[in-house]
Amino acid sequence: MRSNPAAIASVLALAATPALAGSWIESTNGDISGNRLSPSLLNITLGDNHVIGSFGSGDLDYLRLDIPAGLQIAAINVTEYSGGSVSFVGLQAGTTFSVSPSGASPGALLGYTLFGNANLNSNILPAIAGGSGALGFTPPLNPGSFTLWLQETAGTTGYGLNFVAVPAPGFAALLGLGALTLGRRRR
Ligand SMILES: [Ca+2]
Repeated sequence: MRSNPAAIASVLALAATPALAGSWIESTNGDISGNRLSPSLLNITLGDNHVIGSFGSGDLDYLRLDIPAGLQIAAINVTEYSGGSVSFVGLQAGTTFSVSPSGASPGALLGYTLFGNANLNSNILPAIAGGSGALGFTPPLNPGSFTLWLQETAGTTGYGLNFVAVPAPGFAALLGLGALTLGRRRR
């Protein structure tokens, strides 16, 4: 049997990148990666995708979001915040974060914002999209890979974010057609 270096490399890459679908709770699933070149992977699923963790005191969290075809992230709601005043979240397109915390300029980011207690139970996706000097985008976030840089420069701070995924408009129509077809078959 001939070995396939590319296949072996992809298997090794999968093994090195723990991936979860739907939620990442640090107390259960472990600390989110502090390595921007090897972020933790969250596979976005339809509905709520909860990330609950802590950062600060030197702990950075880098989280890759894979949004599958047919879904889009319509909102990023802050569900928990404790310990800090405001914290930073930056967003890039792609499977890694290309710039270091010390070398990052707004222009290297797709978007960013600060969030804290004032944002509890509210959607920070529009603020991220409108980060001053960043590349910017118009929400929602469409299918593809994106990476978040979550940082608190002060002491340990708890946070919770809910990435709310909804069907993309074309797929919603298809789902509706599917339901109609099923309904007709039942009659
Ligand atoms: Ca963490």
